Amino acid sequence: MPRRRTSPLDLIDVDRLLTEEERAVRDVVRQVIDDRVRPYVAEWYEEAFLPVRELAPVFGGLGLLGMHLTGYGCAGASAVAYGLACMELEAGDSGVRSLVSVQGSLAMYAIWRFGGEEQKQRWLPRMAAGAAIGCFGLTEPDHGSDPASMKTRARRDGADWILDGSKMWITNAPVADVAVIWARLEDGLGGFVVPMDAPGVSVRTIGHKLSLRASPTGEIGLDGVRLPASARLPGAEGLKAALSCLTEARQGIAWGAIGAARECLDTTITYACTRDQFGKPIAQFQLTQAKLADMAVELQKAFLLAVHLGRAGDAGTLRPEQVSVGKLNNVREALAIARECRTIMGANGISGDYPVMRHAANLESVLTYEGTSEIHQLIIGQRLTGLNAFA
Ligand code: TGC
Ligand code: FAD
Repeated sequence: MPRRRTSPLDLIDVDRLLTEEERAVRDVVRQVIDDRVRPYVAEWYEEAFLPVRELAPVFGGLGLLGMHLTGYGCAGASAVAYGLACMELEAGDSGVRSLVSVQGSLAMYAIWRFGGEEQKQRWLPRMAAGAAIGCFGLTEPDHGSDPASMKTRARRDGADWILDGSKMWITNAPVADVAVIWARLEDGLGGFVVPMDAPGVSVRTIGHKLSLRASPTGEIGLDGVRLPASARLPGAEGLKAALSCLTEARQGIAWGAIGAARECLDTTITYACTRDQFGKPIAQFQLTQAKLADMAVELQKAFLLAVHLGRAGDAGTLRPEQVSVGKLNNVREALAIARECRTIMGANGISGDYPVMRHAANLESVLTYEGTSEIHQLIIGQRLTGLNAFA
């Protein structure tokens, strides 16, 4: 039989599940990543840098920021089209997908869904264009998986609000123009739109990251930050509002992880077909082929799951615990694929000349943020048993 190579995601023709328009979106994003990210990302990663101000207008011009939202300059794309865009972005680097997720699914979504008309007019068109950068402050130094226990407080002073506290591990904070900040009120939790230049707001860049290096991450200090009454998101009542933003972002992550895994597997198959040991390509060893086959099977399954959940999202039937199935499975499998690819690449697997170790290191963060694997297991467990492990 002639030697024939099939790309991992072509194995069962998953493309047939996509419309022509969806494939076109995917191809456009793949091209922009080829042009604007792939040639440079290894160096950005080493330097712990991402040119957010350069990339955001490019992504904005393509309609990728707040892509699944409608009005205010947003593209109004389907959940599947947005997911495919996330897949291609994360094939470049998880930090690039993070930039788009945090902007569109967290900061913009919070304003779009819970904001007043004036807040929407002020921020959304500029954020959609990539002219203003947003971040989303939920996690605190002492409260990550359990945001209901947050300490950041908002108290009334006449008509104004005063915010005190801190938010930790906030993507884009060092470069952001605006933050959506979640805070404890006298009666529950609420969300605030906080300009980053408001007096009392400070940002410390978190250094020494060994993962998601091409993504700015910061701690936000809030020290007596005085905001007008109009800064509060009028529709954001309680923790549920913040968690519903996470449901949006987690969908993009379930897709994005497939992109990172695909990039690793593509790279590894090419490498294994051209690297000879014991007189033949390492791809010809049965043990290598078993690894490649198992990884390709998991990749197809992850894609099928993402398409299924995306279609449910577009039909308006998607439930949060279903999103947890996608986030848990696809990120866990993507990380397993990245690690396995690393073994096949031998010593070159640890080199920044190839994308595999970078993706593997990134996926460690992706496994943790937007709800750790354990949190998603418990969300699914609660649905299966009716018993709440958090209570
Ligand atoms: P619990 O009592 O379960 O829920 C409170 C209310 O919220 C509702 N709800 C949700 N609604 C929409 N979407 C979801 N995913 C929801 N999860 C829960 C729930 O029905 C309830 O409604 P109601 O009407 O009864 O009031 O709340 P809990 O305090 O027990 O917490 C549950 C838990 C642990 C699942 C939740 O706290 C959680 O998901 N924790 C993980 C925290 C997390 O994921 N943080 C992410 C921060 S942002 C980030 O990481 C960005 S990374 C950058 C990037 O994306 O690239
Ligand atoms: P913890 O909550 O302390 O958890 C530590 C361990 O304990 C985990 O294994 C966890 O699963 C386990 N655990 C906790 N509770 C339970 C339980 N009930 N049962 C079983 N096990 C449990 N946050 C934002 O708000 N905005 C952002 O933009 C943002 N960006 C991020 C970017 C990066 C690079 C990273 C790494 C994180 C980011 N985060 C952001 C924070 C992220 O959401 C949190 O790290 C995550 O929610 C976990 O919180 P934690 O790190 O405090 O871990």
